[in-house]
Amino acid sequence: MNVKEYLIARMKKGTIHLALLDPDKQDSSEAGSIAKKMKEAGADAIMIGGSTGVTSENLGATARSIKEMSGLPTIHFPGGPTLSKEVDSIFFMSMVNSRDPFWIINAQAGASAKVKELGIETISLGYIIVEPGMKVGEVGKADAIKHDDIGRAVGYALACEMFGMDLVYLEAGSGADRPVPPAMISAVKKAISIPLIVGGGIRTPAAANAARLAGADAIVTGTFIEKCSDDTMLRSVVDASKGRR
Ligand code: 1GP
Repeated sequence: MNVKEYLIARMKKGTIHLALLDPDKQDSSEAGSIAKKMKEAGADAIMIGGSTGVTSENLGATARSIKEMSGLPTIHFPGGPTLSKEVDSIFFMSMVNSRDPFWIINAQAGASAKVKELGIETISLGYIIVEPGMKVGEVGKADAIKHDDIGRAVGYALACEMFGMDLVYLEAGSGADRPVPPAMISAVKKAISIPLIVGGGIRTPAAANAARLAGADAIVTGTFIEKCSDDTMLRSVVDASKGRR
């Protein structure tokens, strides 16, 4: 079973939790320890990515350590052209509401031959930036979707499905003070039949629960994992993401 099949099989049973680790924020053995802790808390896979300081060396070492210490599948969540064959798979993603064609298709066109040469499993993903969008929205020159512009979010998500993408990701941006609103998640979920990932600013059980109840198939947490030293709280957010008590 490849990573896409693994994710889809798990999402058919309920909402899954994806932990995001930035290879530039800790050394590889620390990343492996965090991944082990997240596996014990119930995380289903580890996304690896960051907007700055990612090299093929730290990306590869982080992926190796995560796999050795947690056994969880790894997914590269790229912020640029850096690649590593040590990662099991890559979200081959288009920031569909960028104003800059570089982030919609040109970066991907520049990387596709290398991805193929390295033999990395690709999971195609429509990446939709919702306000506030944070650093990724700024760097990607996103025309971020306003919270009350639900029709626009639905339009982009449906377009991603019609383009044949595997997944849609509604992203409020790492460290966002407001996550994607449940009403938007729910409207997008009703409109599409491919799985829906939601992330950005989710750091409490209540926020994770709200995203799951609104219809998220996968919930991503990044900042919260880096900052939280309370294992019980970590587990509570994962449990709320997955609807467990
Ligand atoms: C960022 O959606 C992810 O791409 C995670 O966001 O760091 O706010 O959890 P946080």
